[in-house]
Amino acid sequence: MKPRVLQHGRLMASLERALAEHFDVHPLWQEADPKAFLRAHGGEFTGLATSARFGADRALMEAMPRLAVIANFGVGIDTIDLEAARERGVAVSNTPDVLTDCVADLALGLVIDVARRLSAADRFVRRGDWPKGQFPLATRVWGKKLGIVGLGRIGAAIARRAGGFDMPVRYHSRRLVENSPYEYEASVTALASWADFLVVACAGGAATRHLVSREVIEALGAGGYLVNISRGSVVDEAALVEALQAGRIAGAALDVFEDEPNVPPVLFALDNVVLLPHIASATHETRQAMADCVLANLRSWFDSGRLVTPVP
Ligand code: 8YV
Repeated sequence: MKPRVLQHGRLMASLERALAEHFDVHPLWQEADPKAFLRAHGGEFTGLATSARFGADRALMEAMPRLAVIANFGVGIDTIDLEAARERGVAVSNTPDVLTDCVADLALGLVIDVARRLSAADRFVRRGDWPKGQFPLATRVWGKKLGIVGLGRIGAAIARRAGGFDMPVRYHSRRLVENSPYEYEASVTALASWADFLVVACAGGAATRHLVSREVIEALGAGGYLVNISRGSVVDEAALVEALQAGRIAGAALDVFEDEPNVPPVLFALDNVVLLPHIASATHETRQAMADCVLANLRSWFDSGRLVTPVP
């Protein structure tokens, strides 16, 4: 008998097909009344496939008393209640490493876009404004100071790419990274004061909520740019919007927001802001590698009781 796996939200079509080959999968997202379904059938499932978007909260785990494993499509596990999982002895996997380089590529893309105003210049051409006059000058990227919040796998990959643009790099993390070639700043505010570009690459969740506070945004200052490819929760979005409207920072490039898919509409009118719909890992190659990782974790768990990429 195939293990019974509950699928929380929609996943990539290829992953849904692969999961259905190996497991007895039930799509919770197709249920008109998911709570009623869980009350009647929650006890049948030993596995859960979910994504960074849908996560797994305590209530869901409580409704699945035999749950043993959660496989998350995504590296960020801020929407999974890890404490509830630990209390129940539920193993959790995520998809680290395979998305690092695509996310870092996008971060550099955003740095270049917001500084050189690529998206704004594209809008300028499409509006038919070019024959009417010159596009305004932009800001140089190479050689500018790049501050990275969170020097994990993704932060380090961003730092390596910044080297190609001769950008001095400093970082702030929960703790100093041993043998790092980059200088450590003891606070995010100090990092922001130093940086021309502040790139947020730390994990989301309660511990980093509004780490990029009003004070940090003020420290970045009128010449500074904020780039976020981590989680919207890390940035005080209301403070950021105010600073952008008042011209107290130079611009922002955001792949993530506090209340996705809702973006503060006031940002739509600002030409110095780049807005993306959470696509940092969204390449064919990386998303397939993430799908393979989810499948490998579930197969390994049900074959051997071990995960390939467990969340510690
Ligand atoms: C999402 C992400 O997984 O890995 C993460 O933490 O945020 C993304 O790669 C993806 O958008 C699916 O929800």
